[in-house]
Amino acid sequence: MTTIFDTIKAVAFEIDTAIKTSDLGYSDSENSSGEDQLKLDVQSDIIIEKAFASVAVVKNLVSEEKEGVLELNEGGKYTICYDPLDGSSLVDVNLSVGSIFGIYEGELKAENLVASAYVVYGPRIELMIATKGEAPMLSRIIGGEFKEIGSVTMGEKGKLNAPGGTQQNWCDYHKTFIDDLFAEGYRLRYSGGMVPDLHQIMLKGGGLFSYPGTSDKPHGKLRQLFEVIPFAFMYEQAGGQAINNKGMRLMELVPSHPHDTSPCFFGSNYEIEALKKAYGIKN
Ligand code: P6P
Repeated sequence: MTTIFDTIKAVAFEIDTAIKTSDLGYSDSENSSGEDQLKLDVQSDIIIEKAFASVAVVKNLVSEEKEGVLELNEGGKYTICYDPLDGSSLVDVNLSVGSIFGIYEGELKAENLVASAYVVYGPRIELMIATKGEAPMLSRIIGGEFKEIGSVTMGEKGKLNAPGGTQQNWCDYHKTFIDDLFAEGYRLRYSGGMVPDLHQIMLKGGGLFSYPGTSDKPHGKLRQLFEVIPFAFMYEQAGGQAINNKGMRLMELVPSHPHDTSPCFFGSNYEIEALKKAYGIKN
């Protein structure tokens, strides 16, 4: 696993350089979710694919930017599902973006996730790594290389509310629930970048990030294998919860297709329990 984390650290530097120097225009292609691809999306994907090609323990890759499973090393042990540059459309307005990695052993389903990692490209490059049974570990670049800062745990109740999705397409009880949190004094913290938005809640003691099913996207927007499950793992390991609209742990998801999405709620215990009540979910 160490070689995988070292490879993620190496690609973090390369992608950060690409963000700062590359053309921000659109390529002439779409990804598997039908989203227009920025040249930076394609470039970041190539950086990651090339880097893992020489890591023997990596058997396969699944990328947000490509259809299907890419076989790398027949004798490998792990499949890495990744979003090479999540929120890339925010780069041209100089907001933070990130790369997300889910490391699976065996069938691609949540219970087979053995570790997850994400990189935040912001005023600083930051890396978060979570392995089974360990609280997520935050690392920052000090003296030109990643140094561990400390493990991250969330409080029982936070102050931040990150409500995703098009509000006019929310169901009534979701809108009431979100409004009630604001009425309790929660502060709106939503940039449209999943990585910095979830990173902020983890580092600032907790709160709620929600991307519900909506009338235009009943199965949500965020992809299970390389967005939802890696962060669900992080949040549970940090002492929080991560569930779908039926109250099922996101760590029980079994995608039927590599690009399946899921409604998703990540947060501290207080906010998730309040959501379950608002959604009529019995524990
Ligand atoms: P919306 C970025 O495109 C992304 O995939 C996530 O990073 C982010 O949380 C979400 O979409 C934002 O979606 O519909 O709120 O703009």
